[in-house]
Amino acid sequence: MSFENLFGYTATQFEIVLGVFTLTAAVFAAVLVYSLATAGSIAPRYRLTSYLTGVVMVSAVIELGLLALRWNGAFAWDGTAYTATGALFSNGFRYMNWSIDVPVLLTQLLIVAGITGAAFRKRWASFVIAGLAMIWTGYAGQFDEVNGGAAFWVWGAISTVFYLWLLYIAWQTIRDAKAAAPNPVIRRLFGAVWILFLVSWTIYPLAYLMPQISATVGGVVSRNLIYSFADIASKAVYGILLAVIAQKLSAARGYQPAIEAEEAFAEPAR
Ligand code: RET
Repeated sequence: MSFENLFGYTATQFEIVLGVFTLTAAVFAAVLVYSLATAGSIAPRYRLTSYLTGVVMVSAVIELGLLALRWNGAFAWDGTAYTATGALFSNGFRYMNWSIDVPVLLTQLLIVAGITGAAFRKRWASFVIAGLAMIWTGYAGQFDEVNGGAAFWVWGAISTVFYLWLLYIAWQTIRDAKAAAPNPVIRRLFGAVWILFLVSWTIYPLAYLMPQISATVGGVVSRNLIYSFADIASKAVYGILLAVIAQKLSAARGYQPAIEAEEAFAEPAR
């Protein structure tokens, strides 16, 4: 059971959580439109990243929308506070969403990094195995988050091993992408991808630990704000950043629609 169900909430606390879920879903819907609308200015070789952002956004809009409904159904206003209705709220749904989004986000990285052929297949397989093993072992552990017993810690530790493996492959991939970058701007942008990746992904294990750090109403509200922050950073901002890099790589390779799209931001010719 998720520790959200242990508490009652003031109107403010309840609304902040519901509001952040709604905002997050709305951000994903907006980025869905952005990524489909800008796909045409990216060379075919990199364009799949835009459509994959679309896949991530659709799955995340559905997940956040359903989470908002679950939150709304799990607590009801009794005249003084929002108290449990008996219908349980569950963060387990997040793990199901990650099962789609994590492999897709990692595939996008390989595409924009320009990894091809046998190297692509090898890294893709490692990414998918490490990612799914990380999520599903963490899923097993989160059932024990209220007790914080052995299952919580052991599954969490196993999950962390897979996470470190995944991080290592991501680091290798970004290092290769930087080495192959056609100009310093693109090299710097890949550096930004690494920071964004490391920070936003590492927030998830912290959210996993939250019931042990602070088993309070404040802990619940902050965990859900933290999750949404991480979701927006690791899916939406990341998707946009990869699209920007893909467009710059396309322009550097002489792809005309990318060059024309870049002109909109160029200094006017004198
Ligand atoms: C778990 C369990 C505890 C240990 C670790 C975890 C890592 C989770 C991560 C999730 C990333 C999710 C993303 C979703 C985007 O859609 C499973 C919480 C290390 C890194 C990026």
